[in-house]
Amino acid sequence: MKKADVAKAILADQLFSMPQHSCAEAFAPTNIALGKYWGKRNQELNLPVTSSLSISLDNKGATAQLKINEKHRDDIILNNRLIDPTSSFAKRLIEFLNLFRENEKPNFDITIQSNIPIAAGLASSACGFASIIKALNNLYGWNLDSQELSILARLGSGSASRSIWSGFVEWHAGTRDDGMDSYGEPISTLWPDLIIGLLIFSEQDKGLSSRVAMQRTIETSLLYNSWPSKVAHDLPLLKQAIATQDFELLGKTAESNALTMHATMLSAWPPINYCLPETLLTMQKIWRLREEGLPIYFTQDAGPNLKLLFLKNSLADVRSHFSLI
Ligand code: 2P0
Repeated sequence: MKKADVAKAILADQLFSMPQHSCAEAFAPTNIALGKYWGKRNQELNLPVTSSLSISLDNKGATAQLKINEKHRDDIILNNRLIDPTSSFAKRLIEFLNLFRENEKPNFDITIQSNIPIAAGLASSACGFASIIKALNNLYGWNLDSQELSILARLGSGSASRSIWSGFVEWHAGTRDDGMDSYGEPISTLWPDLIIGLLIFSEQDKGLSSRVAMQRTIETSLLYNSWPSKVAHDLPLLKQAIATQDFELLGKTAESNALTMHATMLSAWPPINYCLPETLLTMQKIWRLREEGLPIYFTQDAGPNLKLLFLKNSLADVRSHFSLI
């Protein structure tokens, strides 16, 4: 099963139809996983080994604009900079667009404006591919539902399947080979007092993509064998914490899940360590503050930056200790 077969299965007669507009745009939020996606059961379709659960940052994400051009090439402008068409980012994006157009036509001017650091472990590919598939849906007038958009976004990047919605989202791993049961599902509970604070230590490219890192972990880390049971333990706790607004349960489950994911990476070969010295120092500071009574937890993705989890009534205290984005 190839990506193109999934596009055909979802779009049927609409695949390769004429665009309904000459220009369309869409926004998608970035998402932070509280229970992580780490490891694929199918690399072609980005099908995960386990389910995962995230929260979207409603005001942080990417806006994609697609405009049909007559230049016989695609131009990609990311945050006001023209992207080298031979870069891995451009190739991945164009390969994704080619799933939905015949003989690589029409060509597009693609503008992606993101208000989060790209490639700094803030799930920028997630909101990037989610905003592109939403913009394509608008441009072609496909009228796909969110579940179908989630499946198509996943073909670009696994975590993009969760960036279709705001709020809490569970991405079901699914069991089918074609991945038709592997999509995001929003959890309707709102938690307005829950805050995610971003601590940026580096906006540099992280060097090793999460795609490569997760594959190396699966292939070489003995500890990876315990990852599926860790997720099976954590996801029900996260859902229970959300349903009952139990912040301590949410925080400790998310933090432990992230640290376990990084432990599987440390035990890969060659070892993978995304932490900078500031990352470790800040973890120790968080643990100290928590011992002193400040209810604050963190999560970390495939980069050095940390995301703080706390409640609105701790905001002033947290701000006095950290400079948040
Ligand atoms: C997550 N990450 O759940 C995990 C935690 C990074 C660490 O999803 O290969 O860019 O495109 O499917 O989606 C980042 O992985 O990987 C990611 P691909 P993706 O947020």
